[in-house]
Amino acid sequence: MQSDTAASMKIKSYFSHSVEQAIQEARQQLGPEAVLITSRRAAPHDRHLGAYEVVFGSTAPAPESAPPPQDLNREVAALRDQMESIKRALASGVPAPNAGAQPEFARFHQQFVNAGLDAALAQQIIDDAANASRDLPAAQRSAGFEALAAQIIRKRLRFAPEFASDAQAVKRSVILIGPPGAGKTTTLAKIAIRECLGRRLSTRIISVDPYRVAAHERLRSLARIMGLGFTSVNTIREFLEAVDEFRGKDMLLIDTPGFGSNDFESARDLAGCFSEMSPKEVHLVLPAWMSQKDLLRYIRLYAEFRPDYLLFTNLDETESPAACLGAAIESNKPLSFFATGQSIPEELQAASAEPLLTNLFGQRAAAISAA
Ligand SMILES: Nc1nc2c(ncn2[C@@H]2O[C@H](COP(=O)(O)OP(=O)(O)O)[C@@H](O)[C@H]2O)c(=O)[nH]1
Ligand SMILES: [Mg+2]
Repeated sequence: MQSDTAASMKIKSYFSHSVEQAIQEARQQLGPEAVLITSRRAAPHDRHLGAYEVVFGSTAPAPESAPPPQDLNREVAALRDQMESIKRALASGVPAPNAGAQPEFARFHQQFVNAGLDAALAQQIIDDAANASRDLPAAQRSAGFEALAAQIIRKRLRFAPEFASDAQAVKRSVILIGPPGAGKTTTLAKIAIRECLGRRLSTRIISVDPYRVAAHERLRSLARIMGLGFTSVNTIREFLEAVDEFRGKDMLLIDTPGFGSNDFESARDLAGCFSEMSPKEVHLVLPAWMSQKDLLRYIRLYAEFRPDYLLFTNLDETESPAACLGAAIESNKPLSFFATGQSIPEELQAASAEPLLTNLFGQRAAAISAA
């Protein structure tokens, strides 16, 4: 038998002709609290001690020594519980609840994470709200926490100015980018009708797709129905010519092909070409059902296009849009529109905080008033 000591945990190796025999010996000496760390065939230079080695760790003293005071036992048990919770948290990628945070708010962490918010951001919001709630009388602290958390979230969200307000210089190019199937073409048609036709702005739709000539057809027919001018281009050069030709318009609405992570190389020329244009605004279109991780991955992927805004679609297809909330806060990008269905042009609205708070506080979300 060999032994050595590491920090406060005692590590011991036991050797025997079988693993079972070695475990039995260890248990007799260290007591039932000892933890089996590993078992293996003994190294050649230890074979004379036994064919197998089992390694045990023990925080409690061996049973033959005097029993520790009750308080110490409790402390060790509490420490062990804490270690277990940290171990579980590390394994699941979820940070352990902040020991400093008040336990009455711990349930919100799980609730936020279940709603789709990244665990670290959930903890940040809870810590901030818990700190703010200290100023409240004790009896109101729990009830006030939700309103404070909602208020903290609202403060961290940013929004685009009204799309075609009188105060804003209207004349510009509006470019929709994003992964395939995100809803770019559908949303562009909604914007054209709601924001451009509705406000009598002179508008031209330009559809750029260097790869698929047939890709323009859906938008071409939508433009015909809307009674809007439409140009399709298949090369960067044609695109620049079209922009030049229609630069007298109030609004150029530009639809692009979707680039996924595997074919993003081909997006570079287009990104470079857009960066030369001014005035313009670039909306990164993303479906709300994506996880916060995937949303942030696409935000990073599309950084080359320098998007000004995030535009979330498919809000009707998710019960918990908290991932959008997390992606907006983490990327610090303002939000422009929310698309909430396939119907053109009805299912589009200016982005706002309330729809993203759905489910974060369960059924009571609607009751939380903007403090
Ligand atoms: N449920 C739902 N479907 C949408 C929404 N926006 C777009 N779609 C649908 O998603 C599909 C892909 O949309 P499309 O505009 O062609 O995506 P694109 O590839 O990004 O241009 C179409 O069937 C649209 O009708 C939305 O907000 N909610
Ligand atoms: Mg499209």
